Amino acid sequence: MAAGIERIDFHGLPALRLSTAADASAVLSLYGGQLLSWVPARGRERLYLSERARFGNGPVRGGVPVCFPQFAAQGTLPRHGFARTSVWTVAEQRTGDDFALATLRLADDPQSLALWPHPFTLELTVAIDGGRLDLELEVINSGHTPFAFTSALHTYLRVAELEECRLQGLHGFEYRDALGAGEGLRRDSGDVLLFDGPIDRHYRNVERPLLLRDDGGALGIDAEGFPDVVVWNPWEDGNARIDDMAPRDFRRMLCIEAAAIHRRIALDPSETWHGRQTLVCL
Ligand code: TA6
Repeated sequence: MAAGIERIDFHGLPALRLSTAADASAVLSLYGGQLLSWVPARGRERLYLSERARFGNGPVRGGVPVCFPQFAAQGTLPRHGFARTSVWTVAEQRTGDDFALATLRLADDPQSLALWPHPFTLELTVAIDGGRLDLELEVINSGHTPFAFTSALHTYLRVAELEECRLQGLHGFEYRDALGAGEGLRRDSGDVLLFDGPIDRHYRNVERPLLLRDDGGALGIDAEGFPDVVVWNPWEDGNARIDDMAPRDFRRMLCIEAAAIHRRIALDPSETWHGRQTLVCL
């Protein structure tokens, strides 16, 4: 089978379906510029997408939402910014013998300018080959004054059973516990991170790749440009408060997010920033 990219309708949303000759595939929605599915060659679905997700009516629960220009409630904009609920356009699509790649673009418009008064261009490039996924986010300041932003690729990984998961690589890094009352920083002291309760940690300056071991195999998680890593799972009580997630779905998902949040990224006019997250099946 040859690699290809086709336009599809995904639950009513315009999307691209990328596939490679080795039969890896991905679905990238123009709504939100959001990756909604990634199946590596000879593998299973690696992204969690809620069966109760709402499509095109607010944020879509699952996949890889793009948080921009604000992470979570760290400002006055809608939670996680407006990029995840904006309609992006296709800027480029390309296939080769063993890969498929698409770039989506979002630029300021009257609605974004009313919320955030800065001309900008965002480009999200998604590339898949047999067992690897690359997501690169580029931010361009296309205006005449500086701006600053926070951002994340809010990756929802699908896991077979959360309590069997082991996350390696965060040992020794500082984090802010977003569930904790104080603003103080803590330092990760365990060899591996286990999941037996709610977690919402913002790790800072993580300089090495992570390894997620799950029942179904291991996933390497790397980032460039994004200094921070957010690890989030709502657990049972948090899940019950999220109406677009089925009860107990918290056992099937784990967010490991490439983020730039502990310090805002500042861009002068015409300056560009980019960050990348890479997932590799091992
Ligand atoms: O990235 C973690 C987080 O900020 C959590 O605090 C949690 O609320 C999650 O994102 C989901 O946010 P959302 O607005 O999509 O419900």
